Amino acid sequence: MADSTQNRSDFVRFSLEQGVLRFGQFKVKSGRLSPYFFNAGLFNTGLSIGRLAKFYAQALIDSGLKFDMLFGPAYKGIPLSTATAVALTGHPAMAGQDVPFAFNRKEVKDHGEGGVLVGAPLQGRVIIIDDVITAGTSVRESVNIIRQSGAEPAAVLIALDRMERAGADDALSPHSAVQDVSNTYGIPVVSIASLGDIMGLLDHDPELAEHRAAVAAYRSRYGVS
Ligand code: OMP
Repeated sequence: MADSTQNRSDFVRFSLEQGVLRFGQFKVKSGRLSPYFFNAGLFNTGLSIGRLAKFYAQALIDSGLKFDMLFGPAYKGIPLSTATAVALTGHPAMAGQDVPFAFNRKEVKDHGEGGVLVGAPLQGRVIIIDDVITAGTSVRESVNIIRQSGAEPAAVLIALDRMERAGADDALSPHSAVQDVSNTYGIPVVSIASLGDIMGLLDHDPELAEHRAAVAAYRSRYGVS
C-alpha cells in the first residue's frame, strides 16, 4: 500500500475509534439526511489532537505542495494550525525546518497589539487549514486575509472531503463545495481522507457492513466522481 493510501485509511479508522466518524442518520448543514457524520470537534484530548496533527502533516507532505507557513481560520482552524505546525516541524521530511503559523480573531482588537491577526507575519505560500468545507465561507475569508497581507494562498488542507454535490435536490451542482473552492480561488484542496476512503473502510470491515448500503446510496445520489 502506498504511503498516502495508508495515511488515508489509517485516518478513517482513527476517526472511527475516536467517535469522530459516526454512522447513523444525521441532518447536515445542507438539510440532507446523511448516513454518516464527521465531528472534528471530538478530537479534544492531547493525544487525539496530536495524532490528528500528524495525519494533517503527512497529507500535506504527501501532496508534494511547496509552502512557507500555515493559516488557521478562527475558531476551529486555530488549534489545527498550531498542532499541525508542531507535527510538521517534527516530521522527517521537513529536515528540522521550522514552520510558522498564524490565525485570525473573529473580533478586531483595538488595543494592545491590535488587529485581527495573531501569530507569524503572513508571507510566502500559505496553507489554510480547516476541518470540513461546507459552504466555503471560512476559506473565502482566509483567502482575503492572506491576499490583503501580500501573501499567497497556496492550498487548503482539510480533514475530510465529503465529495458531495452542492445545491438543492432539484438543482444539484455538478461540483462539490471542495471543487468550487478549488475552481474559485485557483488553489488545490488537499484532504486527509474522503468519502471514497470511508467506503473503503465499509467494504473491508465486516462489523460495519450494515452501514454500507446506506452510504453507497447517499453517494450515488449526491456524490461527485
Ligand atoms: P464550520 O467549521 O463552521 O464551517 O462548520 C462546519 C460545518 O460542517 C458545521 O455546520 C458542521 O455541522 C458541518 N458538518 C460537519 O462538521 N461534518 C460533516 O460530516 C458534515 C457537516 C455538514 O453539515 O455538512
